[in-house]
This record gives sequence, structure tokens and C-alpha cells, in this order.
Amino acid sequence: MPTAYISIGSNIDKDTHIPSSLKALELVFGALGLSSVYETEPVGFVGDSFYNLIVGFDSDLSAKEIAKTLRQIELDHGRTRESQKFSARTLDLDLILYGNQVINDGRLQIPRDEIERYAFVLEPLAELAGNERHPITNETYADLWRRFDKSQAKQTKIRPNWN
Ligand code: PH2
Ligand code: MG
Repeated sequence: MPTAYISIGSNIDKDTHIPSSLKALELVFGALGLSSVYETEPVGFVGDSFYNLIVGFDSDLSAKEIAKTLRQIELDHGRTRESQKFSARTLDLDLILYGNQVINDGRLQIPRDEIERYAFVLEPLAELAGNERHPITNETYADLWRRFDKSQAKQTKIRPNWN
């Protein structure tokens, strides 16, 4: 079974929404691999800090089915379908990678370009799956993170008390 990697983010009631979303994901998809939780400065807007992490799980569902389940879990956690990409959110669950699949059908983008763009995605991914390779560039996530320009990235690993 291929491994799916999900990027999780929240900057509204994050101490509630992150652990609750992890329970929901585990209920649907089974055992999860977890990165550390990072507290990160919002990228693209001014506002409250985020918690970001990456989880991985093995699945034989289609990418489309996984994405649909993620949308439902977001809605169950107070997410509204605002059009603004760079805005506060209760819960954002993005399927960023799924085995070696490459999908670009206008709705799903896998692998997501956020992997190479944002420290809040790449650092936890490198922690959880550092030796795995990007399906298009063939670089390991550890190498991508090593080369990443970290001068703008303001983020720290935290130890949340719900972990
Ligand atoms: N998500 C965004 C926009 N900006 N910034 C941080 N730190 N973390 C996020 O998850 C995030 C963001 C859009 O999805
Ligand atoms: Mg996102």
C-alpha cells in the first residue's frame, strides 16, 4: 500500500483542533506516523501563529477518496470554505504526497508544490520521511530541507501537552 502524507495546520483554537483531527484521522485511516508539532509564523498574512505537522499512513483508497475524507474532517472542525488562501483557519488538511503518484487534474495537485515552498511543510516532512524521494525531482526530503533557504522561516518544535 502506498503511504499518504497529510500536512495539518491550524491557527484558531489549535490546541483543540489539532489533537481532535488526529483522532479523526486515526479512526478513518488507522495507525498514523507523526512528525513533531511546529509552532510557525503565518506565511502570507499577519495573524496568530499556526501549529503545523505532517502525518503519514498507508492506504489503498484513491487519492480522490482521501481528499474527500479530509474535506469532511475539516468541515467537522468548524472549517468554512473561505476563498482566501492566506487567512486564519480552524483546520487545514492537505494531501501533499501519495506514494509515487503524480496528479494534476485541476482539483488535486500531488505532490503539492507547498513541499518545496514552505518550511512549515518541508521541515516536518523531512523529519518524518527524510530518506524518501520527491516523485518528480527525485531528491530526498532531507536534502531538500538542507538546501532550503531558512532565513525567513520562523518556526520552533513544541511539545504540546496533549501529545
Ligand atoms: N497555511 C496557509 C497560509 N499560511 N502559514 C503557516 N505558518 N502555516 C500554514 O499552515 C499556512 C500558512 C494556507 O493553507
Ligand atoms: Mg494548506
